[in-house]
Amino acid sequence: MKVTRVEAIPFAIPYRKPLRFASGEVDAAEHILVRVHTDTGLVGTAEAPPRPFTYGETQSSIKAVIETIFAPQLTGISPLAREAVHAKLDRTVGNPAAKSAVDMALWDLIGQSLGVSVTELLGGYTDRMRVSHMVGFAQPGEMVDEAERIRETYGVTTFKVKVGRRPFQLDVDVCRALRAALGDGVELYIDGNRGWTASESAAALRALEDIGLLFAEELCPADDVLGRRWLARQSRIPLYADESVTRPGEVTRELLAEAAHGISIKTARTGFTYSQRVLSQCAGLGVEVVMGNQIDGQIGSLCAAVFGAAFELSSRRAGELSNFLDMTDDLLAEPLRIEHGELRVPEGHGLGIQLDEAKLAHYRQD
Ligand code: MUC
Ligand code: MG
Repeated sequence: MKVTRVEAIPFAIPYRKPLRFASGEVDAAEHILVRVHTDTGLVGTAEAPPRPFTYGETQSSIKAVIETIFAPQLTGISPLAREAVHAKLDRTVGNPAAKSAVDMALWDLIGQSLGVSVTELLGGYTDRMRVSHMVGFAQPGEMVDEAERIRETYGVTTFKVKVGRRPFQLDVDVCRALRAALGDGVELYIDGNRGWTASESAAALRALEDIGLLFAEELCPADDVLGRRWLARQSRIPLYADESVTRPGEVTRELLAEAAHGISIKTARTGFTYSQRVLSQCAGLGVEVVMGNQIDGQIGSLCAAVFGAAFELSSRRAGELSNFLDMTDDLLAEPLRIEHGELRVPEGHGLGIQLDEAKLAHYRQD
């Protein structure tokens, strides 16, 4: 099996309501659908979400790098030759979402060609993930209402609370309001997207010590090198790194600096190949992980679930798999469903993606 053609199709699907957080806001899924065609007729599919505020990629930059650099490098190569593929892709620095979508589309092809699911191929630990829902910035009452609605409708009992605005006039109060409204039966953690300073983070964590947070993600910038180390040393709540750990070398840096205690793995930025490496690093070092969400659509969320469910370590915690609920529509013929707080990995060979071609025709922008 050889790659014959790589498509990078821009599409846009509006959100019902914007997701707001300290580093930005998303009100439409303006993503790139990647399709890798082969001489066997099999087609591998994945999705790249541009996140300029995190990685600097845009919808046009992802399309351009795939069409002008990656597609010519991949034409004629076997999808099984993953080391050769990544040696080629890595000649270009950065572009994590573009590379990851290509990587996952190739794994889709490998699974399809072998007649097995990618989740089995990767590790086959389980067929489902517990789901964590991300609550974006709004007035405190609205954030509580959203969490209650998601628990009621989907049975979700783990919530990630976006913080990073004003620690004491807003963020701490929101977390307290959520714990009071939802009770002790739910899991809560926070994500600052670098919105606080190290000293604000220390004060806020002290003020939140009694509400039982699972962990706290990316509260202050990793470039505040000593500030983050100082914070990690004193925090009683484990600190997780997210946008500071976009590749294995950064994971090593944050862990060896003792500036993070846990790692968020996002298939949207490390695909399956590099997510495996990050997971192995964490397993070897005795470090916990969470499956994060890059505000993915259903295809991206499916990929995160496929990876998360494949391994014991990545399926321990609830994964962030529900951002697609905020979208008005999506491209899958059979929509993903969250029931009893869980998302099951769809059955089928490869990633099990069946596109609704009419919807793609409607939402594509080229
Ligand atoms: C998250 O976990 O931070 C928002 C910004 C980003 O890079 O990802 C999302 C969610
Ligand atoms: Mg985060």
